[in-house]
Amino acid sequence: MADKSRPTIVVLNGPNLNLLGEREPEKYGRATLADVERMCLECAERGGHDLDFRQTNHEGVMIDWIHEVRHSADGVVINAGGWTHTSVAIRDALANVEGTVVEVHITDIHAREEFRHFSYITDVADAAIVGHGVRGYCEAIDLIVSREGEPRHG
Ligand code: CA2
Repeated sequence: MADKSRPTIVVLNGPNLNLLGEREPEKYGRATLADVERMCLECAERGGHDLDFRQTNHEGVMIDWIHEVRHSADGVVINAGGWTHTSVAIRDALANVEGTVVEVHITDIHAREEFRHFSYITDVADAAIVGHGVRGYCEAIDLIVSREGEPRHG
């Protein structure tokens, strides 16, 4: 149960990331999404934050979640998966998040197929961490913790 007196970092995962560790380990590594959640929990705990970790394969659900947390989350880490390269709607939702937003990709999207080079999210996020494997999630959490108290658009 989250302690409401503590700040919360929300980690949102998009489509197919539930398959992490089960398929294509040469690309995405061997850690499962449950492993990533455990790692994020340790990271958030170390920074004195609660963690809310979610995954969906449904774009409307992702948009509803972003709306739900837009005023309450101190930071949002998002790996939007394939929607990164297609979704103006997710970009528009993220543009209304008050806390720090960090885009994460396990792989280096700029070194992959050309259709992955463009992200609709990058310029509405405060930072992007790409190609650092699943430890990029922890780096994103550390970044949010380190920026706490700074004005986001300042
Ligand atoms: O590198 C990333 O984190 C991506 O966001 C992963 C997305 C991909 O569409 C983006 O271009 C880059 C794909 C997520 C699918 O994850 C899988 C994991 C294991 C097996 C199959 C899919």
